Amino acid sequence: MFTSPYADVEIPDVTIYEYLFGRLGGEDLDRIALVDGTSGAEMSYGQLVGRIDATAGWLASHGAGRGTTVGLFCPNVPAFAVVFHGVLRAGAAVTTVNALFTADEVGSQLSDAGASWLFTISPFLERAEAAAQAAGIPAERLVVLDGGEPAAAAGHPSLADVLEAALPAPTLSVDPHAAAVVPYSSGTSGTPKGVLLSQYNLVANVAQSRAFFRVTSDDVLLAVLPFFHAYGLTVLLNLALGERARLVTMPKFDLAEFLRITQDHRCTYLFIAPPIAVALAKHPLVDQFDLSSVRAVLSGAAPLDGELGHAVAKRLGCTMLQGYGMTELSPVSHAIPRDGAERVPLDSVGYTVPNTECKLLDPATDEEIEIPAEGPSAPGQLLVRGPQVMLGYLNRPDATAATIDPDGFLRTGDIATVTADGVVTIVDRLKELIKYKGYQIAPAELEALLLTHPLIADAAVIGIHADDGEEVPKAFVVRQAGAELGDGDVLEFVAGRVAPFKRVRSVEFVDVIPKSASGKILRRELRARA
Ligand code: AYL
Repeated sequence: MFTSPYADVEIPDVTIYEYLFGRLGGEDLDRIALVDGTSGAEMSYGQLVGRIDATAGWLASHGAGRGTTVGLFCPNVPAFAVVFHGVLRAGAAVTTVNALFTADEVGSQLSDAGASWLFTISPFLERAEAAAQAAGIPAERLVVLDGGEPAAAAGHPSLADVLEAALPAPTLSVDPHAAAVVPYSSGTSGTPKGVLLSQYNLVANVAQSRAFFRVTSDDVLLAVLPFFHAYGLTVLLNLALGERARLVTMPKFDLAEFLRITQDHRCTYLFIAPPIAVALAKHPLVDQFDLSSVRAVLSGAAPLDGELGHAVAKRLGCTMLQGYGMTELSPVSHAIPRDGAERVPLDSVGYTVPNTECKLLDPATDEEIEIPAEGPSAPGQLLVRGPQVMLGYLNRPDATAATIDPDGFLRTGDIATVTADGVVTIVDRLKELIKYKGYQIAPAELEALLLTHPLIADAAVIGIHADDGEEVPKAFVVRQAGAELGDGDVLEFVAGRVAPFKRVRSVEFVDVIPKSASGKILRRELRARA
């Protein structure tokens, strides 16, 4: 077992609202919390909290509270923070939905999570309405944040309606240990599942990662990583709000716009995933902007190549950091600390965050691996225990039991090494998960979809590395006897039914999918073949 080399931090037993805004006052009320990077519209901390309270009051007056789950299907805009915290303040739970999802994918998540409300923006209305219908959510419970005439005519309230009602936040006691946020993740196997995070999990993870990332009230953060994902939610949104920093939101990534916003808003801290690091290191466009305000860049959600990280640091003249974790860990368990970053290799994920214990298990035997006095340990599956570990998966006791052991250690499905001074390096992935640009793709989800094709007898999906280094899904397909089915048919079939980032990129027809005696797909054999 190994622990964080850092002293434990205090984790107050309070709601995330109390933790982040309980002591807000004085000059901070007028400080800018959020800026819409597209329109330039600003929201102060005082306005943010006022709107959160009004949203909570409005929801409560409409019967939403403890036991209610609200879907939030929205890209990064300042109002995301209002709805997210408003829902939790009302004692309800929020399930955050990927903005790239198809209507069917949104509908499935809302149904699985038991959501009875949905908040969205008008450009997403068509998908949101179809999803709400599939999940049995009536028009008056589908709130369109920027709703105009057409939304109102269809019976949808808008955020303006909510705020104009100006109802006080309900006085109720919310249990910080109850499930409050339900993002979806496939974890170490199978299809996406609702990850039950408590408000305490969120408070803990902000408290644990503060000292590592050292965001201050002087920082201006570029918020392009999605708030609906645990990285954007905890490390970017909540951490920054707690420090009274300024967040400049971008609803979707576009390199030129990313660079323009960084320059025009004098952003000091960029939160990215590795594909953006590639652009920052190599793209000629970067030279056309003044990025001198940038002091630190944090990459996470997928492995960062050390040389690439150094190239970014050199080109921007800033400190480069890397974070590691999992949605199931709220999400941070490891990171390179901003103070002393240069002492830690950039292809490592740094140290274990405070209040956290880890162990490495031999992947073949599950025996605990010894840590040598010199050099890195043998590779083993990383297990993590701490206050950031999820409560479990929604309605999936089997998957919960397979993921969290009886001692409370969560199996990450990642293979790591550790040195005696506690530097952890992720060296491989044991689990099925495919990571494309930091987004999760669950092979089991694509396999289940392929099996619904009438001409497909069997199928398996694995991740392969594309020419640009990204991991992409490749499908092995067994045709039905005598069926005529080409690559293009398979690619098109999947593309028509999933979010663009989940698309299968290559197909190989085979006679049989290799399986174990118990029927498990032998992915290693397929990987060897690919
Ligand atoms: P999920 N290096 C290698 N693999 C990583 C890394 C990394 N730095 N970060 C995440 N992964 C992989 O739930 C790993 O396989 O959360 C892990 O199990 O979408 C899986 O992605 C989890 O994927 C931050 C920033 C934590 C981000 C995160 C993790 C959010 C990803 C701390 O500072």
